[in-house]
Amino acid sequence: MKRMKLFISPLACSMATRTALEEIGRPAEYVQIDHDTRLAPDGAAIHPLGMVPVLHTDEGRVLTENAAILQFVAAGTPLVPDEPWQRTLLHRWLSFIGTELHKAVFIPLLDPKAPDGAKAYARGNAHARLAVANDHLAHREYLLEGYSVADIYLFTVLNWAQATPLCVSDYAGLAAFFERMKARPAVARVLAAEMEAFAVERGPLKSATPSTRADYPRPA
Ligand SMILES: N[C@@H](CCC(=O)N[C@@H](CS)C(=O)NCC(=O)O)C(=O)O
Repeated sequence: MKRMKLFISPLACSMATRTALEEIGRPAEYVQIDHDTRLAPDGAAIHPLGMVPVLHTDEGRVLTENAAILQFVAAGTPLVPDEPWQRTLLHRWLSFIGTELHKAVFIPLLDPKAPDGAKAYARGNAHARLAVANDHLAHREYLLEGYSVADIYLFTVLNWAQATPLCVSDYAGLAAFFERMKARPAVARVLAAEMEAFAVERGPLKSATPSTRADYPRPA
């Protein structure tokens, strides 16, 4: 049997699967792709769009898409609830985070290739979408009844805010959630490892400056 292999890039959305694996104590081999070529260290192309995450399962199957990978690796553990309504809510939050936050807000803000119009569009999208998650978390510890892979994905995405004009601290529910997540030993271990790998690959993470934040529409 082959060993599960996860292709990653430091601090990218692949960090969510790595964190889920760390939380459940499931071993995997982590392979960092080249940031510029988007190829594996042996030169192999691993994703048709050059993206991470990509999972090679123990049986040698290949799986892409963060939401699917998260549910696959943590299936049968409390991180992926079986109860039908909780499972439905898990899909709901994974879809919301993947489309409304990850792609509609953070990717255009973070991608140096995104034109100014795309960045402005993303800034315009941000507040209403962050407010949905913030309001939901105002009186809850986690997105579902218990801790799940959706929380891990949300944490991974919110961690990008420091490199954008967005301020998680503007949103009390999200800020408390973010601190709660960072206090989890598995989350802290993976975050520290990926911060270090990011710095080795691309230098220390550059935070947004107050002037880049000045034109960002803040919550009232
Ligand atoms: N739909 C994909 C999106 C994955 C994605 O956006 N990955 C980013 C990192 S967070 C990436 O690899 N981007 C590199 C690129 O677009 O060249 C998924 O959910 O897995």
